Amino acid sequence: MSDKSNPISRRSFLSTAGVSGLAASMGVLLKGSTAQAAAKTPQSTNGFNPKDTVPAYPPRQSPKAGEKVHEFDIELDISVHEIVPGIKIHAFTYNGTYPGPEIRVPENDWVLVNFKNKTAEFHTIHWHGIMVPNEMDGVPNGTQWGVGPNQTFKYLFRAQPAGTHFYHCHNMTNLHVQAGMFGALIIEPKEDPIKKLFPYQREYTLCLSEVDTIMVESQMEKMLKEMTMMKKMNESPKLMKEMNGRMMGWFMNKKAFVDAVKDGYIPPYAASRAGITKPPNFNFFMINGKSYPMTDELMIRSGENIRVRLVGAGMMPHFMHLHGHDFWHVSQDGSPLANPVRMNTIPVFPGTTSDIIIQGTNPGFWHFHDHSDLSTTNNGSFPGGMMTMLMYEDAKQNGVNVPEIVQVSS
Ligand SMILES: [Cu+2]
Repeated sequence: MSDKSNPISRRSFLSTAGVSGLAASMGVLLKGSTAQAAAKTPQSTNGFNPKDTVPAYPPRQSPKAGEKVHEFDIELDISVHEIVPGIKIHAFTYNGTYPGPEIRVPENDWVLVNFKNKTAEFHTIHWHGIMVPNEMDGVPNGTQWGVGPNQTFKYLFRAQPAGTHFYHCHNMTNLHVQAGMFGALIIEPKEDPIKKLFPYQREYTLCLSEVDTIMVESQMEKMLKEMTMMKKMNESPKLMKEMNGRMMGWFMNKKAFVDAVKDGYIPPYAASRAGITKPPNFNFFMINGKSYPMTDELMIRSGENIRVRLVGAGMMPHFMHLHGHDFWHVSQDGSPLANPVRMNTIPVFPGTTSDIIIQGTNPGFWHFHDHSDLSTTNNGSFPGGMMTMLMYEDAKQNGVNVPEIVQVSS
């Protein structure tokens, strides 16, 4: 991902009072505390200090004059996404790509995202692992109203803490994340202990996820049909309010919900309303939205280190295994590990990120894949799924002569 051009409109500017005014106009109750770092925390004797997750800057601030703000435009629309040749699904795409564009910013600068929803559904962006002010957390009907059709919401927060993070929609996540609403968010530290320990030039970001194409297609189809009603709602605020309450199942509090059920309200999960339901039956497993053999290879040369950022963006755990090498697990959920761990298979659980360093020590063409074997199939057919290759650019010069072959059937 990082080697590619970023399909995201991006501007950087130094903050003026205008941005503070913007924060106020968003209804963000940002306190005007000073920009100095939070109190320094002393080291305990065993190296663990319960205070050391204190953010460098109090989250509830707004940009001050002279602080850098990176502005991004993200539009959400419906696109057709091809997982592998012959398999296309309707997807919710941030700026037209599945997953959304990688956002990369320096630590402690500000991020301003203009999120425009061009679909007829409600969506948000949740900034996973970021110490945002509460109002910027992107939880619909939790920290904000869902962003409705043709509405724009401005997310503003300081980029902290550094490391590999990601973003995703927090509305109907079971469907929306499968349909493509996630992307990597990389916050680059001023000084990177990982780069110091393992100098590297190239790096890759791998968002791991899975999809039940039958479920996504049928639900997206249903949603496309409902668009007419949603469009009408959008044109009539009164109708929108009425329909939202009924369709979305929104209540003032738990008691109101319990009372409504007593009064005959049928919740959406009741069999009489939902019919026969079943959990997703995942049939395609993806790296950056593509299944093998369409996944991008990891390129390396002998003697080179590469950094690979693994993002557990979906809802299944994955166990990424590299052939012919050990690698170093150097960072977890964005935080550098005090003691990197040497391994050849790393679990990547939903919602977590793990960074590894691969050292170019064994020229050749090596498989790198989820070792949970279901995930190396495409709709049950091996090989496929969550698999790519570590490819040495200098393999042939080093005497490796293996046939280059693309296999889609065993
Ligand atoms: Cu969404």
